[in-house]
Amino acid sequence: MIEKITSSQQAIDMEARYGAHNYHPLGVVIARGKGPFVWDVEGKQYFDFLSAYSAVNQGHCHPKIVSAMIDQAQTITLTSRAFYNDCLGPFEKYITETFGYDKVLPMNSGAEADETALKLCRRWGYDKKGLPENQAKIIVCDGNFHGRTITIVSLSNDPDSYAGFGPFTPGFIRIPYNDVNALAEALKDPMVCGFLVEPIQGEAGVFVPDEGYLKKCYDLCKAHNVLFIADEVQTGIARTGKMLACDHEGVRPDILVLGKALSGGTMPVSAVLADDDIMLNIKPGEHGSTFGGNPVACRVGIAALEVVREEKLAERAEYLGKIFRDEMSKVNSPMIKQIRGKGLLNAIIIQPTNGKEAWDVCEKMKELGVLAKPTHQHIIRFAPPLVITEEELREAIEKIKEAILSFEK
Ligand code: IF1
Repeated sequence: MIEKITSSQQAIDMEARYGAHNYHPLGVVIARGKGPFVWDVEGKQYFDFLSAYSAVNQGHCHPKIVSAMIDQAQTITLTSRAFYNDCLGPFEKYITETFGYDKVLPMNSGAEADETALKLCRRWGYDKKGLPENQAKIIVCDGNFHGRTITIVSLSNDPDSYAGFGPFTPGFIRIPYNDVNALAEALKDPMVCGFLVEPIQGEAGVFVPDEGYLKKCYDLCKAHNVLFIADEVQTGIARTGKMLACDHEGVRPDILVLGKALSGGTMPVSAVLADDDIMLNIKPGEHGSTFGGNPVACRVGIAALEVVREEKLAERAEYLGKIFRDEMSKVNSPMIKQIRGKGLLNAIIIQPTNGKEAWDVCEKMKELGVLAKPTHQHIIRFAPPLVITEEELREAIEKIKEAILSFEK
């Protein structure tokens, strides 16, 4: 039996004593969740404005997703890919039809899906583009966040991600984000076979590139016979007001990487989508995962995508996001330096005032019943579950305003 936690402090102390110290959480211990709300051990209710980094777009414990999960968990959970299972085919059909690709390759975490995309891209570079062995290069962007594996931190220019973890994987060129000319320059290298980009940079603090950036990058990639790879692990699945953030510019990535909300936050489910010309270069035995494509993940993945469609979550995100940015821009506070974002993926850049900074604002919001976390010292991300109602959103906005204005004097 699991040891009973009766106070938040007890849980915090236990994590500090027995867990690796690779996180610095806000001092709240969540014990339960429903839709846009979570409750701590003491029973206090909060609006969740992080949504587990956008994994919980469909809301906490969505009944349809949980019920698919429970039903399948009681039937068969894991077969491995050594055998077929009766859920994978239907999931593959559903997700490829939803996003309009020939094929899908299921994995678990976002990092694994990005690794898969990089392997697919290199393999295409050798088999289809005809690059000489071990010479393939992939272009990535400053400020990127694609996960935590050795290869992926090799792409990073954030010392928190890469420092002390070398030696790093070669074969990558890093260019400034939101800089079309830098991409044009980098594409002159004939060994380049791919460009990996986040349509909006999440970790960089919800950095939205200029309108037209993605389309121009896509066109440049086409002109150079280079694959455009979109990491939509955080921006995808309705978060930014469209099914994919790339949809805002009518761009169809050659390789599409999804994760997080593909399970509505119930379990790790990720996927890479591409057409046959790219996907079929990987042959049996050349890539995979014990858990990727497991029956529970497949059932959950279908349910999670159905919820997005049935509850019109993309349209909701678009509509509610405008309200959030409008309302916040009416707040007259020296602490608000900038408000930016798309759909319900937003951030406020905090100007430290009277010795108070983003962390203090988050502590104050927590006290008032809204959970969010600072990134890069002075940026607060605001990303509630997309199922939040307009009334609930407005209530949360009042609390956020109150928190910011409390530091006026
Ligand atoms: C953590 C940030 C968010 C991602 C994109 C791949 C992955 C992520 C675009 C990897 C993961 C996370 C992981 C989380 C913090 C978080 C994050 F602050 F670091 F940037 F969401 F904003 N591509 N993002 O955003 O997916 O392997 O984790 O499933 O605690 O590291 P994963």
